Amino acid sequence: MKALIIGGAGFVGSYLADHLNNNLGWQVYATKMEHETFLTGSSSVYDLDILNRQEISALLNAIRPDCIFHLAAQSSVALSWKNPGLTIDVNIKGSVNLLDAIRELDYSPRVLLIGSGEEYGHIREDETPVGEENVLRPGNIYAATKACQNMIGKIYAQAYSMDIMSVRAFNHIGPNQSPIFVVADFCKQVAEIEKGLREPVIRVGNLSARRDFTDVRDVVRSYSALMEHGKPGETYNVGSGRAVEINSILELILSLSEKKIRVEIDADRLRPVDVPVIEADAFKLKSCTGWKPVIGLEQTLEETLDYWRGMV
Ligand code: A2R
Repeated sequence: MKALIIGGAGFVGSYLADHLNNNLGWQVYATKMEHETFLTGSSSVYDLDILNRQEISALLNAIRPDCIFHLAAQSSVALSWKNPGLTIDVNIKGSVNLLDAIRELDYSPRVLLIGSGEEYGHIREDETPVGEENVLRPGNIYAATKACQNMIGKIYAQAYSMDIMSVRAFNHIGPNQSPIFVVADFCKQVAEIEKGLREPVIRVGNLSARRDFTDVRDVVRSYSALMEHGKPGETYNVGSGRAVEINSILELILSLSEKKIRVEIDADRLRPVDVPVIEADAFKLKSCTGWKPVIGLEQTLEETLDYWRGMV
């Protein structure tokens, strides 16, 4: 199987490339932005900006992949508030550029569009855990763009008989994630405190939000499983099915450190609008592929903290 990962130099991309190549023996091609470096040796790497429609066509024609994982995105909720225009350009216009370029090929590769559990937005208590058919009420700009990508993917699949599937991935975590995301942020701060690089105070945002966290290595296994067994036009939730309060995550991370650390609320880390509970119903994914997560939360937090201990 010849796989192309668009947006391969991000957090998920290198895990996906390694999994496809090392565990499944697939031939892997990946794209990155010109300014990025791609750390893993498991794939052939090309520069690509998905806002450049011509570049996409040239690359697809050169590689002719059997399947395409579309990971490229402006993926930060916080940044989407600060720069909605860029988020809309990359996540909607960029995805349409890619789908148009695929549509013009003389064959039909399988496509997996990566969306987000954030698309559901303000989930009511009686809607938890949330299934794929739930009403979407995006609560931030990032979520709105991913909901839009999903809808456009479905329209292209139907209108042009393209082999397009989508996932709504809930929070994924692990070593090497950017510290703009909560778990990496907490672990980095603790590692810095342990090294004496900052005072023993961890600065946090909204601790009462509950999120569904899955190890990134489990997440990428679900993506390849869907590439093998998913149905065109369908959307699949990817999540553990268990929401955990951010406060519990914080306590678990703090319990992994010998240092006595004080917790302080930082106004900069509070978001303008927050969604209280996001928890996945992953029944559809599980019944279609047999996938289930195998890496526990404690293990992921330990490994992420160890990663940051080695980085700071
Ligand atoms: O923003 P950068 O410079 O770190 O690059 C990101 C890249 N990217 C683009 N690639 C091609 N053309 C663009 N115009 C463009 N803008 C951004 O997509 C980054 O290397 C990659 C996305 O990786 P992350 O932000 O690390 O996301 P992650 O955690 O790997 O998630 C993968 C997918 C995303 O669609 C998320 O929204 C979703 O899973 O949850």
